[in-house]
Amino acid sequence: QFLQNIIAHPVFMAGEANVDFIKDHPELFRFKRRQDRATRVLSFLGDVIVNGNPDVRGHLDPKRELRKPRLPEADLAAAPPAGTKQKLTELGPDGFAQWLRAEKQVHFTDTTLRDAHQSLLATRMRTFDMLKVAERYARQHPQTFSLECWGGATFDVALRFLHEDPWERLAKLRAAVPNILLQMLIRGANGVGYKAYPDNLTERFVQQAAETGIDVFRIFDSLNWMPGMEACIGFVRNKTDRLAEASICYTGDILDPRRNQKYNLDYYLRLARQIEDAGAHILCIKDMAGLLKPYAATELISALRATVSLPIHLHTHDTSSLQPATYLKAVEAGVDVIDVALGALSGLTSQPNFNSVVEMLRGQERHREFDQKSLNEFSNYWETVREYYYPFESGLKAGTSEVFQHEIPGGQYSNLRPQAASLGLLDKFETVKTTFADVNQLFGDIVKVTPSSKVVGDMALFLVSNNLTTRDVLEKGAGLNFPESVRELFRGDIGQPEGGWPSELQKLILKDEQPFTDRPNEHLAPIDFAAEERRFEEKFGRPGKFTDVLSWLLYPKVFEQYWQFREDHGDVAVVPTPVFYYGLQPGEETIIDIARGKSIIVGLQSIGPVNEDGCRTIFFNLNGQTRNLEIRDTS
Ligand code: 3PY
Ligand code: ZN
Repeated sequence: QFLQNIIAHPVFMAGEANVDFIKDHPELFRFKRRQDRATRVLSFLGDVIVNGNPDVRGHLDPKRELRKPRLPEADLAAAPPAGTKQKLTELGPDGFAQWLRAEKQVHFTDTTLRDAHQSLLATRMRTFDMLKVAERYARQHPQTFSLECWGGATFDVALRFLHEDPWERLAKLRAAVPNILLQMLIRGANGVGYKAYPDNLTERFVQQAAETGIDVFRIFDSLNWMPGMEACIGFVRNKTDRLAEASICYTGDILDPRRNQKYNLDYYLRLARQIEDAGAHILCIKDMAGLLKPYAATELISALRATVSLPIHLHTHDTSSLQPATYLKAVEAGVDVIDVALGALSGLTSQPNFNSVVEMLRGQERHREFDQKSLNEFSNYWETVREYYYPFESGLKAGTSEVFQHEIPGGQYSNLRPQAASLGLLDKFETVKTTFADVNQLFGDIVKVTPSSKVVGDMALFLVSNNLTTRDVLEKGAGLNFPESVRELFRGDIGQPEGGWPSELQKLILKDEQPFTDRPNEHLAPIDFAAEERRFEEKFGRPGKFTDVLSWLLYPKVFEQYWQFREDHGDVAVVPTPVFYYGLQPGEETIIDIARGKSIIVGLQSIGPVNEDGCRTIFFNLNGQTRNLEIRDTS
């Protein structure tokens, strides 16, 4: 095969191969895989056993005991009872929104499969662990409003670190949960990425997401800039029969005169009217940092209910540990849906505790009944499974009211610590947090949520690592080399903030470059999908599924690596999580369902010494037969 690769290589064919030809062309070593699924999965396992999974390398605790989780009880022979999904089909999106708004009992969105693990475990939850309980959940808790299970950072992380196809995750969850609405988070003009995409790409993405299984599109703009959301609301409303839920990102404190100059009740009511006018079916208050305090919730939710006729969905993070009280007040004020996470994946930077919030409302006229014993069984399942992801825990131990000063979003807060640590700034983490707040003021007090929050974080880390303060920026700005993301923000790449950018700072950052004030997407040429599909085939050697083409257009580099990994190792989403991250010990075995109805039993017998080629022989036992694999030791 190596010789065939050489002979077929364009450089060789052109007669231009010199002495460095082989050294300069690593693709010559890329051999077409004709291996069966089992061998490809074994090659992945062998690599993890010899070299470790690079995603957890350096974070291992060999003493950690990982248990087998107990699955929650459910009668899998019975069909899942009808739920909100059937209601949406029956009423259509407008009728559904009216029905929701008129419901007396409060509804619950379970964020366990998206925001909870994004905020606590660096988004690493694998499809494998979700699918173990999804069918059971559909039968035990069909009164759940929706399962947030897609979008946000999950798309990127699935491809980049889990080597999984996010579309396959969605399709499998849809099949397992046919009765409850599936919900995703979409960053408006920025889709599931961090920059503006051509409108027709977002449009096709939305259509495909609906086709694959999404029912509720929670749309937001990281600066609360309406033009950043309007197009996306239109795509959901006009191109799908699903629900467009548009968000107001909550910042500051409407009851605190020191923080409500810009972001006050009038500001939020104005946005709510604009969202209703733009055609959204549901209004979301997206409190990404957990800043909405209980009495502010009373004011805000009552005023919103009086101002718009949309149902209101409240999202928060429990970073301060106050947020169950906010839910109590919001429920009293008429909120229609609240976001919670199953016990073991709730609290701190995640959502409030589903199991406990249900009990908090017992005795309240809007209480909704859930089978508490079963909710706890699901929580216990996640408690055991959470241990598998221990290298991704952020180390946060308790709620903190400091969040009201720094306003760092939940998903970012748990990330900022490891980010600061990787820059050698862990000892200055307190300064990073206060600098984050200072940068917000320097930037003119903006809404901070992905991607705008990331830019504030980048700037804070830049200042702290260079021993600078925000005052230095104004004094020495002309000579500073600002992070690229800061330049892009001030150029208008992700939209416009309320009140515009501070113009003096904008000039310092952009120097001679002209900012734009219209939608950044309008500067991007539309995608020619037919041409891109051809380009895909040329690049990868065969046509891709349309979902592959979309993933590639959204994340080209990440997708290319994902594709190569899949060529080499097949679909590793089927590997149990402890084996995926930690491999096998000699004498240990695991069962892997490599295809529908086809399982293999893999045992590790022994690991040979490194030979002169730098490889080790791994002796596996595959379905009772010895199978050796040569694995390069790069550890
Ligand atoms: C995301 O954009 O991923 C978020 O969770 C924002 O809160
Ligand atoms: Zn969130």
